[in-house]
Amino acid sequence: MRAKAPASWSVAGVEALLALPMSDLLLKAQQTHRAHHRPNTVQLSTLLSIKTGGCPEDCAYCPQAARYHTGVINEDLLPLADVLAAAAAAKAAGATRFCMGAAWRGPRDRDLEPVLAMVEGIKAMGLETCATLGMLKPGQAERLKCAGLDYYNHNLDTSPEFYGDIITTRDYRDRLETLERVRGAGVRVCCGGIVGMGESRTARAGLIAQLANLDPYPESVPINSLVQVEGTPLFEQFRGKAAIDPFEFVRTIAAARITMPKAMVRLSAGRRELGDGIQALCFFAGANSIFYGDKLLTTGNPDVDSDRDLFVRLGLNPDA
Ligand code: SAM
Ligand code: DTB
Ligand code: SF4
Repeated sequence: MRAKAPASWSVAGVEALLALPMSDLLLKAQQTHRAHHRPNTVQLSTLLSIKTGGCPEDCAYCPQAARYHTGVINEDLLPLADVLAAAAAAKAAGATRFCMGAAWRGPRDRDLEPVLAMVEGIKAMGLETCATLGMLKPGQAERLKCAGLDYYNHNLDTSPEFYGDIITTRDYRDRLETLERVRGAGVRVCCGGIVGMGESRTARAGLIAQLANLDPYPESVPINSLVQVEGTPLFEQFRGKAAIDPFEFVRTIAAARITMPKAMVRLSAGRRELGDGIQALCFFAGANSIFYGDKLLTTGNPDVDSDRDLFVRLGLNPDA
């Protein structure tokens, strides 16, 4: 008999999953995956930075924070035509979702206007739409919903306890409030975090428990492996050396899959650095979505040709 998933997850419960022997954990994750999803299928989302750099926040991982010197060149909001051209190219390459990112603390109402036109145009192409624009004020999620936004990405990033080591310019409650606004407007939630920032295993369990206990849990869960960018505080701390064993990343993916069985779990930033073997383990652990395209927001991603090659080598079918 299949054990029923607990209604809510304790940090200790998730930590116990993370501590399982690797094969036991992977088997459990793969069984959960097959009970809820088509096996060997991967959903492809393409990212575009529509407004780059100059962000007032202090996220210790982020190359777009104005206060760090990372070499990112600031760019104003892209023109509508450029965004639509990028979305058309993403669709032609096989992506089914297009996600627009802006380096804002949150949009002003006047910033939102041109983004609504982008959402409408992308939706009209038959792509799913996603945006990540920072914190939302009352009414903004409703406006995005009216324009046709399917998903809003806003990450919790890490556990409540470790959060203050990474970001001080807004707190965990602010993030939860934006997620409530997104949910309240009927926009689907894309929410995940970052692994490899010097957090403990307990902190990874804390992040997963927070995500899994959102009611309902997010439809999309991006799990990012920290991309260390020179000039950010986390690069200064780790100097390009990975902060954790990559198997811990795989374990975190598996825990996300087990605790949020119906969610799309996205193997997100850091795929180039993780390499093909670890990516293959992540797919076995229940990841069924990736960011697809040569660039994330400001950093690199595996190119489309090498991803297509990887799909063939692993027998993965892109979700059409
Ligand atoms: N400014 C908005 C915000 O913070 O909500 C939207 C864009 S922000 C770049 C989106 C997410 O990208 C962050 O929450 C973080 O999880 C992820 N991210 C940013 N820099 C990263 C890095 N160097 N490595 C891994 N993930 C990163
Ligand atoms: C998410 O969780 N990861 C994406 C997306 N949501 C917006 C962003 C990753 C950014 C990696 C660093 C960069 O390229 O600037
Ligand atoms: Fe700004 Fe978002 Fe980067 Fe934080 S993660 S510095 S809010 S762009």
